[in-house]
Amino acid sequence: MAKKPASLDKSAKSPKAPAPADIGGADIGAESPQKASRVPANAEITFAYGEAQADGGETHQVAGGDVATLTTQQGMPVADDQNSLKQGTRGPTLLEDFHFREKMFHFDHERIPERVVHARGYAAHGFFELTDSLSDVSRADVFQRVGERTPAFVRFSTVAGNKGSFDLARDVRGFAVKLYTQEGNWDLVGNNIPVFFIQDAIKFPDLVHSVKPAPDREFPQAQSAHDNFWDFISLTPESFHMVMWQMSDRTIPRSFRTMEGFGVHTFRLLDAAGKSTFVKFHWKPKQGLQSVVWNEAVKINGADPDFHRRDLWDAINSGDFPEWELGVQLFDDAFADSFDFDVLDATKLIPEELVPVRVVGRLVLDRVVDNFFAETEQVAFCTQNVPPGIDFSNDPLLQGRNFSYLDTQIKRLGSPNFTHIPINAPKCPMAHFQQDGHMAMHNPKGRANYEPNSWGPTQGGPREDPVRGFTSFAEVAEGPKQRVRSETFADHYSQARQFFVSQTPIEQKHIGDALVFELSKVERPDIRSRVVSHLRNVDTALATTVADGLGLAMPDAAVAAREPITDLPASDKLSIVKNGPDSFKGRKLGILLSDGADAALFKALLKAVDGEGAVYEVIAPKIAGATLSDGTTVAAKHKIDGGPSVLFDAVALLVSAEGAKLLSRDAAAKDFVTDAFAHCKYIAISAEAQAIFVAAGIADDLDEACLLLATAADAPAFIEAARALRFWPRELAVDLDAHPQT
Ligand code: HDE
Repeated sequence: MAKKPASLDKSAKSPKAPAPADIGGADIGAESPQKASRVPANAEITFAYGEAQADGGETHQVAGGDVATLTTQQGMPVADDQNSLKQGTRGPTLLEDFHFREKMFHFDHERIPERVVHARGYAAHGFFELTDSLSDVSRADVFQRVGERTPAFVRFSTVAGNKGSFDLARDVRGFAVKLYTQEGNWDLVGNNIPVFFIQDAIKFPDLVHSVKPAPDREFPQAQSAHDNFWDFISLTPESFHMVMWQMSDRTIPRSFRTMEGFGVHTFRLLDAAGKSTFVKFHWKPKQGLQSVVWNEAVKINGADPDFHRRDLWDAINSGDFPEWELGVQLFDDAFADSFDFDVLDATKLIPEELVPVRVVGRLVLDRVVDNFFAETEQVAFCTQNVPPGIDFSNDPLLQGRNFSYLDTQIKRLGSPNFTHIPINAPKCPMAHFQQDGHMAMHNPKGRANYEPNSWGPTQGGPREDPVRGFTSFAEVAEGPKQRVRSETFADHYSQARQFFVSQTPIEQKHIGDALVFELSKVERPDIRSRVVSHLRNVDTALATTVADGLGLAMPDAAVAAREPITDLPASDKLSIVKNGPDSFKGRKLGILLSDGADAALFKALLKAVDGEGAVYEVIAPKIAGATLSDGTTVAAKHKIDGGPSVLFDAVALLVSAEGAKLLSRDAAAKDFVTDAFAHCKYIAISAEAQAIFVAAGIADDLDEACLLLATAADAPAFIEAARALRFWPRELAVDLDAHPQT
């Protein structure tokens, strides 16, 4: 083969490894990559099996301190991680390059199957603290001693979207809690809505198939506004109560921190004598309920698809730990028998007016994960994980889930030993004779791997404990084997109506808007019409709004399996607006600054924000920040077009006359104010900033929630006003779709 001219032989000139700048090698220090380890100086690498590796591993010095030596998985120190092993400088890569092979092999296997539902999630650690003993009704250890803390891990999720989808999809949110109790893990795998779409688990694959992307085209992603979903819903009347919740702002929460959580099903609590009390579990956020509006959600998805996960990460890392109360609704057979609906039917809730919620504990999230994959992705929740003292009811949805979750974990995590992964391992002693299998990490010692055995107390291994051990409620069940739906499950509309009439006018409007939006994306008119025919059984005014919004002739009402009850009283607890916060704490103010902005105003605003326990971010024409009237420069978090007002709970515009002139010509600045206005936010406006509202064409519409910041003394009043979070009368006044009677 002809030899290449030296001038073309790049390898003759190129160094063995790229210069640090080419590989983003700030952590490499002054040394060349051939000599230095590539482990960043600040990385704390801990492998589940190898803390000794990080602690006891070889280290050497580079600029910036001691770092661990890079090794293969086998622990062999690596000399060069930049170049594969070649024959000659430009020759083929050699099969012998076991380091390359191992690195690539591992990379090729990095992904595990995402969850079939709830794929996109975010989690944090914390604790559950008992504040009121439940020892009167349950023998569960976790409910005995007031003040005792139990470690917790909580994963929030959307349902329909894939792992890489955006956070603000209109979707139900998962609220899955793992409590590492002294009697094993208790997984309360709930949602942010207290009811479900279907009554029997056998319908779950159909429901999920219908909402997920269609099999031929693989879209739409992470949304329910399409034919397949509404086709299924329109043929499944039992879903209509949940549909009301889904079309409400519950499915576009402001934050994981501002959502309720619900166990949904009726469970049982059992005392030491085996006596059963029915229970429904509630998580109530101390932060108050809060949602965004749909137009805002759509824009947040573009501006920050990670809006919810970033919010949780930031809140916890800044020490603002989110907290929920654990509430229980306790009831007995007599109540269950007298209730209008079947307590085993997961499409029904029990209004708090009928069975009050007793608060028995608090859940605090105070630590983010060290590693997303190891913890958030690998955590395996299973509804069947309950400690002695908690038991299941015969809810057919719950019964089906108890089968499904174990199955799905094997598929996802690939081994029956998924409980050996630290995030899934109980934090109480474990002893059993289950053994071997892929990736077995906790292996029994000694001879006995069966029982009964006669190897004595020291060698024979663990034994059952009929007293401490889990005992099922001794329920008597009989009847013919059959596929039926109980007659007591036949009411489909009464509670849908009750939910609707429990909402404030603005919430009712949003439900109507959401139905019109979703159905306007449905292409088949007969499906739209079929949905409206069900809505007629829920609320006539709502059905009319939706039919009008779609330009649809009003269809006949769907035939109801059971005549709906139309006088169930409104329940205030079902409204978001009636259960909002009473402060701006934990909320975020966006402050748009320009050069020359009044420094005294800015400082007064920060003081008010701080005093409230809220946070702020600065938006400016340049990311380097703005130089205020007193000459101080404030760094910006966002450049104006990267920090739209949808990212904030309220906004303030503090600009100089010159800044206002500049921003009045800028489309992003005009969007900033028109969006804040359209989303009913509280807006603080410095005198000079008014010009931007003139340019945006909304100066004449400004209302009492648009507060002029004339002097520094006005700042506290603005933050106080912003405690209301949104000024809903604005939407009812100006929105074309505003309900006439509101
Ligand atoms: Fe789930 N559900 N589900 N689900 N679910 C899963 O388990 C299932 C239902 C819920 O953050 C899967 O690990 C069936 C109701 C949450 O890891 C799977 C039925 C409620 C999460 C599964 C339901 C939920 C899941 C998929 C009908 C609220 C995420 C991945 C009977 C009370 C947990 C996985 C996490 C996840 C099955 C209905 C909540 C396939 C068969 C009702 C929060 O096992």
